[in-house]
Amino acid sequence: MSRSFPPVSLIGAPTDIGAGHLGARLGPEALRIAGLPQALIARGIDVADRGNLDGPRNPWQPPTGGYRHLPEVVAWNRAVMDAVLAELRGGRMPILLGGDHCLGLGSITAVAQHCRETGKKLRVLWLDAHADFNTSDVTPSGNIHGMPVACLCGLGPRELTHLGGAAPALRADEIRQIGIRSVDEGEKRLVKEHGLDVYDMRYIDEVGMKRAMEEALDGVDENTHLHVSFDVDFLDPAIAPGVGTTVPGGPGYREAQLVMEMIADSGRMASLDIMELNPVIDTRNLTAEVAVDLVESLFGKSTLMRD
Ligand code: EXY
Ligand code: MN
Ligand code: MN
Ligand code: MN
Repeated sequence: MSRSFPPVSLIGAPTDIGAGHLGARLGPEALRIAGLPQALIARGIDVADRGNLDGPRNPWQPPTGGYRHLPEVVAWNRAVMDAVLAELRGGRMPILLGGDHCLGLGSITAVAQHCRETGKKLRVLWLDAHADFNTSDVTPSGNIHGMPVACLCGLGPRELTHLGGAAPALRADEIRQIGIRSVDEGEKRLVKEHGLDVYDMRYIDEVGMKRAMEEALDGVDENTHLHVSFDVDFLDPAIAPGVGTTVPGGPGYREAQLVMEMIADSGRMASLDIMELNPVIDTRNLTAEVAVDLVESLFGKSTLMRD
């Protein structure tokens, strides 16, 4: 049976305000140049490219009080939250084109709000090499792209934890982290304390990606809003060199395709972030092209033989 998808809206967020490298601000254009809109249209999807959001420039300052660029991060996340929520309320599927992963906070805060409004259950799949669960006390860098999951779970500065009004935006049992292989010492303690469900690379090596994904998707049903937050550094650097925070030992091409295919098979993906792509350190536009290829699978391209 072939699947139909809701109309999609592409939202560019051209900033590296939460990152430790400059360049993720070019991510949205790199994804467009790699053919993302056309690839979705070719799959029969109604695509509206909303262009790029606007926000403060990156002042490239050191951290103050444990956070780098906090006021600017707040401004960008507000813009993302408003844009994502508007698309969801309009019955469309937002695809956020990052931009660094601090913006996952605004995106998921909007999704959580939409779930409250519609009575849907929320499941977030956080595909990442990192847990992104640092706080100002334990962060080794002050870079807020290492903190969005903690903020969503209510740990962090009030401006971020209360972005959508109430906190926490997300319960720890609503998120599954997949592909994790770089977690800082203090961060590790917090992840354990908060009981996050982490499918790290060691676990994936032991049980295989198929079983890990079955477990991560367990309980997803027709009343679930599935949000996928795809940090491109989830992928092994051999296939995705164009990110600022590469970590060896990630999923290769086939394993990543399986992840996307299994998400597509669930039929429940209702919003997506594509984050951390940094064309400045890419090999031509290779990483954006891989990301587009994987997004096509998220929209069912590789499941043709099973229709
Ligand atoms: N854990 C490190 C930090 O907090 O500085 C690195 C974080 C990288 C976050 C990336 C994009 O997912
Ligand atoms: Mn909806
Ligand atoms: Mn991340
Ligand atoms: Mn990461």
